[in-house]
Amino acid sequence: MTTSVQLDRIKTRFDSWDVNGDGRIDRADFDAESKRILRAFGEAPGSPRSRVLSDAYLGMWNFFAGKAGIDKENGRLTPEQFHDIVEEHVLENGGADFGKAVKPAVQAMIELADVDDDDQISPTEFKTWLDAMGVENIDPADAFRQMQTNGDDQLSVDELVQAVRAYHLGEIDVPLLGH
Ligand SMILES: [Ca+2]
Ligand SMILES: [Ca+2]
Repeated sequence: MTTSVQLDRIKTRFDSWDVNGDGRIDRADFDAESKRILRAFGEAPGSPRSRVLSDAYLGMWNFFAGKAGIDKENGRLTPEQFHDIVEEHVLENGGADFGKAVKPAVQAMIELADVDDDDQISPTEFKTWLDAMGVENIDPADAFRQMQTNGDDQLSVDELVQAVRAYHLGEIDVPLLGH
């Protein structure tokens, strides 16, 4: 049973990934979204970290296109198809499939935000992350606490991947991938 919060978040996610606003999500939207994130982090186009993020975003597109059974180059995803995939592969079944698809993107974003290079996100680095993703109206310290699972005051890739799903489940209110 999908709750109204979950439905709302699926719709918001679709709209934010439909970068050109034509009512469909396609490869170009994911490409544009990764470029937007790189600009927001001030990362130079063509740098190794840029390429890793771009590839990871295209990997997420390939995940959705594959689940919808549409062409990865020219296919276009409708809101209904997107809804069904999120319901089946993010909200239900433990989200394992989606976790695998989103992890490289989360890892690539850690690389962008991880100033002290310890492969974890500190509260300060987390604020940079939220700013780059255009997340407003959220207290970064409170958001950080919502996502902590082991209380070490750092966010690991697994905690961040888990938090992407938890947001879409309506368990936390931190839209890590923007909204
Ligand atoms: Ca579009
Ligand atoms: Ca760090």
